Amino acid sequence: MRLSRFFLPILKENPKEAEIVSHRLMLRAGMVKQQSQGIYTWLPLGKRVLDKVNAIIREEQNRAGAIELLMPTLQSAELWQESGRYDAYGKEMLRIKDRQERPMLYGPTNEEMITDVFRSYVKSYKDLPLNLYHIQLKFRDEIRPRFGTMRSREFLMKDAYSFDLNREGAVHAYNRMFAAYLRTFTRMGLRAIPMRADTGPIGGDLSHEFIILADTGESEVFCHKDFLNFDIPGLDTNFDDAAGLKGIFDKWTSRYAATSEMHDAPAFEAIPESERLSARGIEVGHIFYFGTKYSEAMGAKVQGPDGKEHTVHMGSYGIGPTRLVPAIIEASHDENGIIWPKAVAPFEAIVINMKSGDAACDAACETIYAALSNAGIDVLYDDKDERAGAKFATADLIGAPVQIIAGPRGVAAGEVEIKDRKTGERETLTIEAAINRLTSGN
Ligand code: 5CA
Repeated sequence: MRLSRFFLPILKENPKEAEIVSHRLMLRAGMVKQQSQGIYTWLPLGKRVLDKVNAIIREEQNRAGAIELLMPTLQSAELWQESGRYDAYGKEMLRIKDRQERPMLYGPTNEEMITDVFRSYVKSYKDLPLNLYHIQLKFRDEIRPRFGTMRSREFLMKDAYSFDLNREGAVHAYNRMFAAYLRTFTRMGLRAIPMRADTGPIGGDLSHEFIILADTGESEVFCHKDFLNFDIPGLDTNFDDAAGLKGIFDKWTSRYAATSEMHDAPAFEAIPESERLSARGIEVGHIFYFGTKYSEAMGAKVQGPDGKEHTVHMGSYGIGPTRLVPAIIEASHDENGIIWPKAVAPFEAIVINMKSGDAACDAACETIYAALSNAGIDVLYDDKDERAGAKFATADLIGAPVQIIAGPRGVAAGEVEIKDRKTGERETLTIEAAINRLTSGN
């Protein structure tokens, strides 16, 4: 992508409304634009990051055996009357009437709708286990939307829903998602700690929130420091191995971890003081096992191996992609801007032409840009006619992990500089060596 042809509306001033660093940087870097309170447009730079976050989520959901579909944002109130949540959900739910005066709603979550999909087609235990997910917009009329897309009213959610014959199967399904979540957040450069959680309007008795530690987080959390060093399930994780997954779950729940709603102060204080971690955190995922709460109310049954009808056991599993983007920024930035982990970077590298219009600089940059593009690297080429200082500031702000800087003096000697955005280290290489460095992935 050439910057001269991209749409990157960078802000020079610090936006007044932004209280936390991720919100400030997302606005300054032209990633999002607020349209009304808690409702955002994802501008092209932001959209690129969001797509990468979603791709990681998808890969790990698919690996764990979940299957993607897409349900609508608008739902009929009838479904929610069946489960009894239409009245219970309260003012957070946006209620709408269509032209025939039929009550509709903008889905805050999809337990009812997926249960309806399930009951329409699945009749036998032979079709279980089943886990269906989608990545779709939700709307919750939050009292206090804030911090940009961290807590918005319209937001993206990956929500998965599992169906099993009995509790045992459902616990296996829960542990599948538990392990998949640990892998998902790690791939984004984050360490998420699962904490016993309150189930709120979703219901059920088994639930974990996945929390990223961050000073600006909205939750107060308490946990054992051992969580910072636990191993993440590897690529060789067998998601069909119920005992193996239980081992992962047991390990990751073997130490104290709770948010303030579930906090047990005496249990926490029993941990030696040097091993306690009392911090703030961001909830990036939340998983629930709620048994037959929806299947019972909505008649989702299958024929079991005994020939009898069984009400299915369900769980639901949420991740907030539009919250993860600011969470990643909270964890990875400096005073000059964002520092993207490579896996979610909008561009893996930026080529900075310090003197656009200079024939030698232009030629060197074109060569590098073409070589990297052809190697399948997401590269941004700053070919704009601007001062070098402004270009450096933009590159640091938008946070591509690697900068390739070409100036007239270096290019005359056949050389460019490579700067590591995270460490700030610079190295001078020949143009060829620079291309090799990036295309070989080192
Ligand atoms: N149906 C269940 C799981 S599929 C559910 O709705 N769970 S939830 O309420 O915990 O939401 C799941 C995830 O969505 C949260 O962990 C969070 O990452 C994200 N999320 C929830 N509310 C917001 C919000 N207002 N803004 C941004 N992300 C949100």
